[in-house]
Amino acid sequence: MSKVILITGASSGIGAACARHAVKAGHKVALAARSLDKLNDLTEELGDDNALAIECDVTYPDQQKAMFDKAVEHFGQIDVVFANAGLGASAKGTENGDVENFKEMILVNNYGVTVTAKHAIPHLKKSGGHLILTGSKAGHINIDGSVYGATKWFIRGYADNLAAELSGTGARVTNINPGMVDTPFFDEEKPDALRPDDIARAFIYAIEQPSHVEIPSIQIYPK
Ligand code: NJP
Repeated sequence: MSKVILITGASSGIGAACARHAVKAGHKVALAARSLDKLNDLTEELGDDNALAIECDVTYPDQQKAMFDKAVEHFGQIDVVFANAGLGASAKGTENGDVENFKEMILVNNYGVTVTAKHAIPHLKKSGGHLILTGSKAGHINIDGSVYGATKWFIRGYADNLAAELSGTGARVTNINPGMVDTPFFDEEKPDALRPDDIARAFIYAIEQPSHVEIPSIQIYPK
Protein backbone atom coordinates (compact mmCIF):
# COMPACT_ATOMS: atom_id res chain seq x y z
CA MET A 1 0.00 0.00 0.00
CA SER A 2 1.27 3.45 -0.87
CA LYS A 3 2.51 5.45 2.13
CA VAL A 4 3.29 9.13 2.65
CA ILE A 5 6.84 9.46 3.97
CA LEU A 6 8.43 12.62 5.39
CA ILE A 7 12.24 12.53 5.22
CA THR A 8 14.57 15.02 6.94
CA GLY A 9 18.07 15.27 5.49
CA ALA A 10 16.59 14.39 2.09
CA SER A 11 18.85 16.65 0.03
CA SER A 12 21.72 14.14 -0.24
CA GLY A 13 23.21 10.82 0.78
CA ILE A 14 21.05 8.35 2.71
CA GLY A 15 17.92 10.53 2.78
CA ALA A 16 17.92 11.13 -0.98
CA ALA A 17 18.53 7.41 -1.70
CA CYS A 18 15.64 6.42 0.58
CA ALA A 19 13.40 8.92 -1.23
CA ARG A 20 14.33 7.40 -4.62
CA HIS A 21 13.70 3.85 -3.43
CA ALA A 22 10.44 4.87 -1.76
CA VAL A 23 9.03 6.46 -4.92
CA LYS A 24 10.17 3.46 -6.98
CA ALA A 25 8.21 1.29 -4.52
CA GLY A 26 5.07 3.39 -5.08
CA HIS A 27 5.20 5.70 -2.06
CA LYS A 28 4.97 9.52 -1.84
CA VAL A 29 7.71 11.59 -0.22
CA ALA A 30 7.96 14.97 1.50
CA LEU A 31 11.61 15.96 1.19
CA ALA A 32 13.06 18.27 3.84
CA ALA A 33 16.47 19.91 4.29
CA ARG A 34 17.99 23.39 4.18
CA SER A 35 19.18 23.15 0.53
CA LEU A 36 15.98 23.91 -1.35
CA ASP A 37 17.74 23.86 -4.73
CA LYS A 38 18.81 20.23 -4.22
CA LEU A 39 15.34 19.28 -3.00
CA ASN A 40 13.77 20.91 -6.06
CA ASP A 41 16.11 18.93 -8.35
CA LEU A 42 15.18 15.70 -6.58
CA THR A 43 11.47 16.55 -6.76
CA GLU A 44 11.81 17.13 -10.50
CA GLU A 45 13.58 13.77 -10.85
CA LEU A 46 10.92 11.91 -8.81
CA GLY A 47 7.93 13.74 -10.30
CA ASP A 48 5.64 16.41 -8.82
CA ASP A 49 2.91 13.84 -8.12
CA ASN A 50 5.27 11.82 -5.95
CA ALA A 51 7.44 14.36 -4.14
CA LEU A 52 7.24 17.71 -2.36
CA ALA A 53 10.28 19.83 -1.47
CA ILE A 54 10.18 21.60 1.91
CA GLU A 55 12.93 23.90 3.12
CA CYS A 56 13.54 23.24 6.81
CA ASP A 57 16.36 23.63 9.31
CA VAL A 58 15.56 20.98 11.92
CA THR A 59 17.13 23.04 14.72
CA TYR A 60 14.18 25.47 14.51
CA PRO A 61 10.94 24.05 15.97
CA ASP A 62 8.78 26.58 14.10
CA GLN A 63 10.32 25.44 10.78
CA GLN A 64 9.64 21.82 11.72
CA LYS A 65 6.00 22.63 12.56
CA ALA A 66 5.65 24.34 9.16
CA MET A 67 7.29 21.30 7.51
CA PHE A 68 4.69 18.93 8.97
CA ASP A 69 1.85 21.34 8.14
CA LYS A 70 3.01 21.58 4.49
CA ALA A 71 3.38 17.83 4.13
CA VAL A 72 -0.11 17.16 5.54
CA GLU A 73 -1.66 19.97 3.52
CA HIS A 74 -0.16 18.50 0.33
CA PHE A 75 -0.54 14.75 0.89
CA GLY A 76 -3.41 14.64 3.43
CA GLN A 77 -1.61 12.34 5.91
CA ILE A 78 1.79 11.12 7.09
CA ASP A 79 2.46 7.41 7.52
CA VAL A 80 6.23 7.32 7.96
CA VAL A 81 8.65 9.92 9.34
CA PHE A 82 12.36 9.42 8.74
CA ALA A 83 14.38 11.57 11.20
CA ASN A 84 17.62 11.32 9.29
CA ALA A 85 19.20 14.81 9.19
CA GLY A 86 22.61 14.75 10.81
CA LEU A 87 26.25 15.71 10.58
CA GLY A 88 29.56 15.04 12.20
CA ALA A 89 32.12 13.40 9.94
CA SER A 90 34.54 16.29 10.31
CA ALA A 91 34.23 16.16 14.08
CA LYS A 92 37.42 15.67 16.00
CA GLY A 93 37.42 14.37 19.55
CA THR A 94 36.50 16.42 22.60
CA GLU A 95 40.05 17.68 23.23
CA ASN A 96 40.71 18.89 19.68
CA GLY A 97 37.19 19.63 18.51
CA ASP A 98 35.50 23.01 18.17
CA VAL A 99 32.79 23.78 20.75
CA GLU A 100 30.58 25.37 18.07
CA ASN A 101 30.78 22.06 16.20
CA PHE A 102 29.76 20.22 19.41
CA LYS A 103 26.73 22.48 19.67
CA GLU A 104 25.72 21.99 16.03
CA MET A 105 26.00 18.19 16.24
CA ILE A 106 23.93 18.03 19.41
CA LEU A 107 21.35 20.46 18.02
CA VAL A 108 20.90 18.67 14.68
CA ASN A 109 21.54 15.03 15.63
CA ASN A 110 19.67 15.06 18.95
CA TYR A 111 17.53 18.13 19.61
CA GLY A 112 16.34 18.25 15.98
CA VAL A 113 15.38 14.57 16.12
CA THR A 114 13.35 15.02 19.32
CA VAL A 115 11.46 17.92 17.73
CA THR A 116 10.81 15.83 14.60
CA ALA A 117 9.53 12.98 16.78
CA LYS A 118 7.28 15.30 18.80
CA HIS A 119 5.59 16.59 15.66
CA ALA A 120 5.46 13.11 14.13
CA ILE A 121 3.73 11.31 17.02
CA PRO A 122 0.14 12.60 16.57
CA HIS A 123 0.27 11.69 12.85
CA LEU A 124 1.80 8.28 13.48
CA LYS A 125 -0.75 7.45 16.19
CA LYS A 126 -3.51 8.36 13.75
CA SER A 127 -2.09 6.36 10.83
CA GLY A 128 -0.59 3.46 12.84
CA GLY A 129 2.61 4.82 11.37
CA HIS A 130 6.32 4.38 11.67
CA LEU A 131 9.14 6.59 12.93
CA ILE A 132 12.55 5.68 11.56
CA LEU A 133 15.67 7.19 13.11
CA THR A 134 19.16 7.24 11.65
CA GLY A 135 21.43 5.99 14.39
CA SER A 136 24.89 4.66 13.65
CA LYS A 137 27.40 1.95 14.28
CA ALA A 138 28.97 4.79 16.29
CA GLY A 139 26.07 4.36 18.73
CA HIS A 140 27.24 0.81 19.44
CA ILE A 141 31.00 1.26 19.72
CA ASN A 142 33.36 3.93 21.02
CA ILE A 143 35.11 6.20 18.50
CA ASP A 144 37.66 9.02 18.48
CA GLY A 145 35.01 11.53 17.40
CA SER A 146 33.60 11.29 20.91
CA VAL A 147 30.91 13.98 20.68
CA TYR A 148 29.54 12.69 17.35
CA GLY A 149 29.64 9.13 18.71
CA ALA A 150 27.73 10.19 21.81
CA THR A 151 25.01 11.86 19.70
CA LYS A 152 24.39 8.44 18.14
CA TRP A 153 24.37 6.69 21.55
CA PHE A 154 21.62 9.19 22.37
CA ILE A 155 19.66 8.08 19.29
CA ARG A 156 19.99 4.45 20.33
CA GLY A 157 18.63 5.18 23.82
CA TYR A 158 16.02 7.58 22.51
CA ALA A 159 14.66 5.05 20.02
CA ASP A 160 14.13 2.49 22.80
CA ASN A 161 12.53 5.04 25.13
CA LEU A 162 10.25 6.35 22.37
CA ALA A 163 9.15 2.81 21.59
CA ALA A 164 8.19 2.45 25.27
CA GLU A 165 6.34 5.77 25.18
CA LEU A 166 4.42 4.68 22.05
CA SER A 167 3.75 1.15 23.24
CA GLY A 168 0.13 0.19 22.64
CA THR A 169 -0.56 3.10 20.27
CA GLY A 170 -0.05 1.22 17.00
CA ALA A 171 2.90 3.47 16.08
CA ARG A 172 6.33 1.84 15.65
CA VAL A 173 9.94 2.99 15.98
CA THR A 174 12.97 1.60 14.11
CA ASN A 175 16.55 2.74 14.59
CA ILE A 176 18.68 2.12 11.48
CA ASN A 177 22.39 1.91 12.37
CA PRO A 178 24.73 2.14 9.38
CA GLY A 179 28.43 1.61 9.40
CA MET A 180 30.40 3.89 7.09
CA VAL A 181 28.38 4.99 4.03
CA ASP A 182 29.89 6.73 0.99
CA THR A 183 27.96 10.04 1.07
CA PRO A 184 28.72 13.79 1.15
CA PHE A 185 28.90 13.32 4.96
CA PHE A 186 32.60 12.82 4.20
CA ASP A 187 34.82 15.24 2.27
CA GLU A 188 36.46 12.40 0.35
CA GLU A 189 35.11 9.28 -1.39
CA LYS A 190 34.94 6.08 0.66
CA PRO A 191 35.22 3.24 -1.87
CA ASP A 192 35.13 0.49 0.77
CA ALA A 193 32.06 1.88 2.49
CA LEU A 194 28.38 1.01 2.08
CA ARG A 195 26.40 2.79 -0.63
CA PRO A 196 23.34 4.91 0.19
CA ASP A 197 21.28 2.34 -1.77
CA ASP A 198 22.29 -0.31 0.80
CA ILE A 199 20.63 1.73 3.54
CA ALA A 200 17.63 2.50 1.33
CA ARG A 201 16.91 -1.23 0.90
CA ALA A 202 16.89 -1.63 4.69
CA PHE A 203 14.63 1.41 4.98
CA ILE A 204 12.09 -0.02 2.52
CA TYR A 205 12.24 -3.41 4.29
CA ALA A 206 11.42 -1.73 7.62
CA ILE A 207 8.53 0.44 6.42
CA GLU A 208 6.84 -2.30 4.39
CA GLN A 209 6.48 -4.82 7.24
CA PRO A 210 2.89 -5.65 8.24
CA SER A 211 1.56 -3.88 11.34
CA HIS A 212 2.09 -6.88 13.66
CA VAL A 213 5.87 -6.82 12.98
CA GLU A 214 8.18 -4.63 15.05
CA ILE A 215 11.81 -4.01 14.06
CA PRO A 216 13.44 -2.05 16.90
CA SER A 217 16.79 -1.72 15.16
CA ILE A 218 18.74 -2.65 12.08
CA GLN A 219 22.54 -2.87 12.01
CA ILE A 220 24.02 -2.62 8.53
CA TYR A 221 27.81 -2.58 8.19
CA PRO A 222 30.29 -2.84 5.32
CA LYS A 223 31.59 -6.40 4.90
O1 NJP B 1 25.14 12.56 5.00
P1 NJP B 1 24.83 13.79 4.00
P2 NJP B 1 24.46 11.14 5.18
N1 NJP B 1 18.50 20.95 9.14
O2 NJP B 1 25.78 14.84 4.40
C1 NJP B 1 20.87 17.44 6.30
C2 NJP B 1 24.02 9.33 9.55
N2 NJP B 1 25.13 8.41 9.32
O3 NJP B 1 23.39 10.88 4.22
O4 NJP B 1 20.33 20.92 5.20
C3 NJP B 1 18.03 20.12 8.21
O5 NJP B 1 24.82 13.30 2.60
C4 NJP B 1 21.60 17.81 5.03
O6 NJP B 1 20.85 18.72 4.25
P3 NJP B 1 21.14 20.31 4.12
C5 NJP B 1 24.39 10.77 9.76
O7 NJP B 1 24.80 11.02 11.08
C6 NJP B 1 25.94 8.55 8.26
O8 NJP B 1 25.55 10.17 5.29
O9 NJP B 1 20.60 20.61 2.77
N3 NJP B 1 18.78 19.23 7.54
C7 NJP B 1 21.62 16.48 4.30
O10 NJP B 1 20.42 16.28 3.57
C8 NJP B 1 23.06 11.42 9.45
O11 NJP B 1 22.21 11.38 10.58
C9 NJP B 1 26.98 7.64 8.07
O12 NJP B 1 22.61 20.51 4.28
C10 NJP B 1 20.08 19.18 7.85
C11 NJP B 1 21.69 15.46 5.43
O13 NJP B 1 21.34 16.15 6.66
C12 NJP B 1 22.46 10.53 8.38
O14 NJP B 1 23.22 9.32 8.40
C13 NJP B 1 27.15 6.59 8.96
C14 NJP B 1 20.66 20.00 8.82
C15 NJP B 1 23.07 14.87 5.56
O15 NJP B 1 23.34 14.19 4.38
C16 NJP B 1 22.50 11.07 6.97
O16 NJP B 1 23.86 11.36 6.63
C17 NJP B 1 26.31 6.49 10.03
C18 NJP B 1 19.81 20.91 9.48
N4 NJP B 1 20.27 21.78 10.41
C19 NJP B 1 25.28 7.39 10.20
N5 NJP B 1 21.99 19.70 8.90
C20 NJP B 1 27.95 7.74 6.94
N6 NJP B 1 27.68 8.53 5.91
O17 NJP B 1 28.98 7.02 7.00
C21 NJP B 1 22.22 18.73 8.01
O18 NJP B 1 26.49 5.49 10.89
N7 NJP B 1 21.07 18.40 7.37
